[in-house]
Amino acid sequence: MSLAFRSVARSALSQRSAVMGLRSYSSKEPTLKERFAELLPEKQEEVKKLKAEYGKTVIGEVLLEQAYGGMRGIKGLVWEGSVLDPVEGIRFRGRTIPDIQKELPKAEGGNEPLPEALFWLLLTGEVPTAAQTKAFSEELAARSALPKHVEELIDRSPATLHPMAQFSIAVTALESESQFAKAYAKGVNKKEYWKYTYEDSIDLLAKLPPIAARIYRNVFKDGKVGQVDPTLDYSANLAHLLGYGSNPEFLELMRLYVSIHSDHEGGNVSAHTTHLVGSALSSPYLSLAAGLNGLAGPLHGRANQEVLEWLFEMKKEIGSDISKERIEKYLWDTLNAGRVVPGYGHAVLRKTDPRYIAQREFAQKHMPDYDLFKLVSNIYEVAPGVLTKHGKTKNPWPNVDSHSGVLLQYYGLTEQSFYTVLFGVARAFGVLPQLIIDRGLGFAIERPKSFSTEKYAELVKSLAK
Ligand code: HAX
Repeated sequence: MSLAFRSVARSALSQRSAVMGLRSYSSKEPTLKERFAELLPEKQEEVKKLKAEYGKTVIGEVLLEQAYGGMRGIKGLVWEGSVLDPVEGIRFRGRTIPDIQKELPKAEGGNEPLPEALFWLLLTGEVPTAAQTKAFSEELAARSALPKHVEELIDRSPATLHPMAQFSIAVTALESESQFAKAYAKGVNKKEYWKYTYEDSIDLLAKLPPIAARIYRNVFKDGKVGQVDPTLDYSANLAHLLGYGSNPEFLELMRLYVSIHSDHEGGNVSAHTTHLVGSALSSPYLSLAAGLNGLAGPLHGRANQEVLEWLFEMKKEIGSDISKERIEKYLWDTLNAGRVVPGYGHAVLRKTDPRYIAQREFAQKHMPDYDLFKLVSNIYEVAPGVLTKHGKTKNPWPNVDSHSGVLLQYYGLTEQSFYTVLFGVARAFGVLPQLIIDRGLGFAIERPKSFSTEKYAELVKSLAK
């Protein structure tokens, strides 16, 4: 990294800071962009060598049932930030959720990790210092202003349009700001792609809280949104803009929520879609918007909304009798009606999701007597047994979405159709680092092979001979 580049980057930030009336934060340590630039050549070399030495090594086999079964378990994606173990759950650059809770910088007086620091970790593999994290928080705050047309698009959306659809529209409309698209149109050298992808990704990340809050305040409140406060961390700003900034416990919840919902390796629908669309060199705005559309599906991110709706239906039906017997009956009613139990099951996990456990521990600490938490706890004791007896799901344990809504309800954010938007803000912290890495490593456009059923039938019959 040349010193000249470093000082240009810094002076651009301090100019922005001056424009925004910010206290200029000067850390002597490298910025995130500088650090990534320093690490990239080594990674490029590592990948080049690996491909040269082992490029023809067989890494797995594909069964016909996998082609028809959502490609479950087929190895074919590269994802640097996190890996999911079926039993242990997620590791972010080798670190479990308790590890990141311990190791990542925190807000003053807080216990939960700052998602800004997690973004840094996911992109570089390194834990940033407190000073680097603070500088990054400030940079995000400085880049958070929304273009007028995006504000207008959100304001003109009818309240009946699902918040996730509004979110996707707003992120798509940010395309007007894409430095990558402009640089590409000018014919920039492909070695430089990652720098523009980086700039777009950080701008995009910065603008998500004001977008999410504008949707929330328009649809559910008075339409008034506050200003981003440059002295606050990302999650505190998110909470503040939504209108819940005065409760320090809620700020902690947002830090935990955004951190644990960020990355879940590369094959889940939102991550894979963002990566796939990015592989066509669509900008980070268009790529993330595509990922958000996938997150909006009820089997994926929208499960957090479905869980609440299902819990409310259950409460209506069972009243105050939250005994395990009554819950068991309700679970069977759900299954016998041909519905899924939302918040349970997982394509990869085969144990209770550690993201569920982290949220359960938060609830045990902050709301042990909350009736909805008690209901969720009782369901946790009964549902795995019922789902096992039912005999279909490969994983009878709860996932992340089973618990998140209850925490938000407790603090008064009761509008469950908004919950997937919060998940989307968090998911950006996982998928944008990989987009930057994709461009840094010059990954190819994705294009797996497909066949018709007729052709597969021919293929398996000839292979079976
Ligand atoms: N309730 C009832 N049936 C379930 C079930 C559940 N919670 N989970 C799985 N099954 C059923 C499946 O529908 C499938 O039935 P069919 O054979 O009739 O199609 C069968 O069990 C086998 O499915 P599986 O292999 O165990 O699960 P998949 O990998 O196909 O799907 C899902 C994983 C998460 C989509 C699934 O478990 C599900 O629908 N869960 C409920 C919805 C949910 O909570 N989604 C959020 C998941 C986490 C996430 O992505 N968050 O964003």
